[in-house]
Amino acid sequence: MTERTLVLIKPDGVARAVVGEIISRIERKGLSLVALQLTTVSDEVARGHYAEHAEKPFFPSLLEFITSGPLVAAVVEGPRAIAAFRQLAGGTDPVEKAVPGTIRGDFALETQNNLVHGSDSPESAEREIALWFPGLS
Ligand code: RTP
Ligand code: MG
Repeated sequence: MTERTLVLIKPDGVARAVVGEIISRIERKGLSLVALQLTTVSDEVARGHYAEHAEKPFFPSLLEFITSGPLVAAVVEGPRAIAAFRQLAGGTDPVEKAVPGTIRGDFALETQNNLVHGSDSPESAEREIALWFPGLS
């Protein structure tokens, strides 16, 4: 069953010039790009995107990080796209959880600056795609 997921290449990924590398991994996996945009996210959209973390101690820092510069937002499609992209990304902590061979395992060191986001469920994907790409059918 084909599925869509919202992928972000966070500001650290743009700053470190690994956008091409990450998109290449998405394409090599067999997933397709449906929408792709370089943008600096507003505080409002960032708060909406990370609403589930609003009460966490790291929330202020996360907001500052995600709004700190341009990022790449994309809608990615394919069979089991949500799980497939999270497999490519690796675990949230790029050292303790993500293994080598994953995006985070290969290129990141810190839990906050972990390069990518991928929706974690069909409900999250639907909500996040509507938030980032309101015009997309
Ligand atoms: P994401 O939502 O970005 O795809 O990452 P995730 O599901 O693997 O991780 P999640 O628990 O949803 O956390 C969202 C993002 O917040 C930052 N974070 N910082 N300092 C910390 O302890 C901490 N924990 C999480 C990371 O940027 C994480 O990806
Ligand atoms: Mg998450």
